[in-house]
Amino acid sequence: MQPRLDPFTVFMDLRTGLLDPLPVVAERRLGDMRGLYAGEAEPADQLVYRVLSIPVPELNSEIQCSTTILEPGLVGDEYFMTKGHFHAVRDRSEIYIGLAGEGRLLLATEDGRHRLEPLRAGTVNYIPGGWAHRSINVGSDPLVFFAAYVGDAGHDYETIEGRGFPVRVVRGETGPTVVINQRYRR
Ligand code: M6P
Ligand code: ZN
Repeated sequence: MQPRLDPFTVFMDLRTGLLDPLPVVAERRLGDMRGLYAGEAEPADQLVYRVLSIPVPELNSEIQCSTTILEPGLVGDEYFMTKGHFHAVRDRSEIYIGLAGEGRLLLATEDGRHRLEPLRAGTVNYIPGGWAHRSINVGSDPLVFFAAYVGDAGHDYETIEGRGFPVRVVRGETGPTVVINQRYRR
């Protein structure tokens, strides 16, 4: 076969997740996340996270890679988190490698099962196909992780925007606490 791409190397700062050369950066602010938190997601311009993606074609022959830098913070008592998504091609899998900070990886199936996994420096999370995934910063420093996933997976945000995750992670008296999401619809 004729190779589609030439090899390349990107340098990553393993503590901050920053990539050099700096690839495509997507920013998510509270205003982009209306309806996902139980409380009012304000101020709208508050930065919640950045995703630094290494651009490769969205084909199942490729591997998409990105770092996510998720700021610490709260909306009411709910920790800052990513939007969360199923893969548009449902059976596509993904791995996360934790680099810094203290987080949780919340996963859910379409039939309403959920799991909460640790996400911190040194964790390698395997996200099988069919599990929606959202990362949550429960610490006081940025949560940084590297993600790699099948190139044609795509992001289905609508399903999570419509039904939510079965649980939320909130700041309780003794630390991060899992509570039922009252707005969850299966
Ligand atoms: C990880 C990967 C990306 C994802 C990002 C932010 O880097 O899973 O595919 O875009 O986290 O999560 P979300 O897309 O749910 O906002
Ligand atoms: Zn994903």
